[in-house]
Amino acid sequence: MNPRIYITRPVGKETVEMLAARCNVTCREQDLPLPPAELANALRDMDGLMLAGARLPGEVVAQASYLRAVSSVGVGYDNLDLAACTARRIPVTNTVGAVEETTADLAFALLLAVARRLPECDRYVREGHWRYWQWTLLWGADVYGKTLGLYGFGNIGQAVARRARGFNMRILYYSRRRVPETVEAALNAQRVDRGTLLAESDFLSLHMPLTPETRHSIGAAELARMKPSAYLINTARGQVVDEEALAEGLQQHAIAGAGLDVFEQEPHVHPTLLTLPNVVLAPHVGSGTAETRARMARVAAQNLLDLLDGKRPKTLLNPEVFDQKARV
Ligand code: 8YV
Repeated sequence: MNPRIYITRPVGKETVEMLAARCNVTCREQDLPLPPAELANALRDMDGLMLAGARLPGEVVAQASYLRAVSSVGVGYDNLDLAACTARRIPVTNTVGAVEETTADLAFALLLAVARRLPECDRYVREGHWRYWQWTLLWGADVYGKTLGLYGFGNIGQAVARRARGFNMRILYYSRRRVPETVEAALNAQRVDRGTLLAESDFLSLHMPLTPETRHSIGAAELARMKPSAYLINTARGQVVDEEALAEGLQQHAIAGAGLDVFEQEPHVHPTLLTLPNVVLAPHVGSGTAETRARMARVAAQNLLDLLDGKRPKTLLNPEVFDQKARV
């Protein structure tokens, strides 16, 4: 019998057909949040799961007795209980390599938008306020030649650094591990300690994964160490920033502005952030382009097929499941 698989979002005909050639596919038609109880119900007799835009809590894993492969669509995997999957020897993959450049594009778009006050400029024109040219109109901040601080320097952080080189920016990074010297040299990036990163960045862009250690990496104390002229960009995860402290800091002009694609309690946004003109907001669309979503779906589908065939995909998140010679 073909393996039975469940897809949590309408990821596109091409992907469904790719999987349907070898599996019995159930693809959820609604592009809406999936409550855990509904996911548990849907997974009752499923062998595989393609997890897009949904959470997979441990209790759902526990109830999915047949589940033997999880392919997560996206890079961050804080939405799933990896330990619960590993305990049941269920291999889990993500889509490393499929989203980085597009997410870096959005980080840079937010950086430019907040520096040059693009949403304000747009409103100004649309609302009919533009009557004549003015010397002092809507002044922003220069990006060219400024210092970019990258908090986290994995694939996305490095992709942002590549963009920043074209803007002749000085690139600093902070991460637990130093990247190879060849990478530093190619990007002209210098590893610094956290305090230096906070104090010297004109733009601080966050690219760390969300883990218990990175939660609230930016709070009141960190904002106080930043330049009052600095901007914070977050395309990582909302919880790496203390949103209350950020709202307060922006109100008190601790920093000059923020560009945010992610929030602590999505889709809820701190009400103060909604009122501040120096904040550019986006609804978690870092990987939201047609090409990238298609690539993510394709990579995730291939990962799922590989897992169901007992092959070891490159983007395995819990290799110990394979190392134990578990076969799916
Ligand atoms: C997805 C993301 O939108 O890759 C990530 O970590 O945040 C996004 O690309 C998200 O994973 C939903 O599946």
